[in-house]
Amino acid sequence: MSVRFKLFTFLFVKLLYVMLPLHFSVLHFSGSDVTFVFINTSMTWTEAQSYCRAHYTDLVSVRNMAENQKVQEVAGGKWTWAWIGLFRDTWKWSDGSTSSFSFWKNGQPDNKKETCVAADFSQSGTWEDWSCDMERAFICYGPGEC
Ligand SMILES: [Ca+2]
Repeated sequence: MSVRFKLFTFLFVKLLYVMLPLHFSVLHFSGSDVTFVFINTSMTWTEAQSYCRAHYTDLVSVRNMAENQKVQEVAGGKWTWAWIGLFRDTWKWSDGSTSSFSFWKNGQPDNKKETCVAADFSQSGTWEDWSCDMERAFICYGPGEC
């Protein structure tokens, strides 16, 4: 296969991700102002951020234990890792949320070159820093009415 063909195929698949309805599960919380959406398709952190901003509000912010619980529920135990909205230069949330809540896995974060964060649902949804180029499922949030 030529490089050009491979590039075309790569871009075509990426385009499909954006154009087609993805497999996703929506968890709507009564009495909550947000909807959490688990997107069952692997993307890089930046692609996931773009997708969430186009179709919902942003990658999910996890600002307290209640939201952390919701994130785990929406993942439904199906996938190992999923991107959340946290990234660094200094750690911050994609949507600008601020909170002192954190849920790092033991020994994480462990690498300053790993600047994006995924929750590991095989380890109670604890957070792990990863290279943003890894392709993973991810979790968006949107308004409460969906
Ligand atoms: Ca790490």
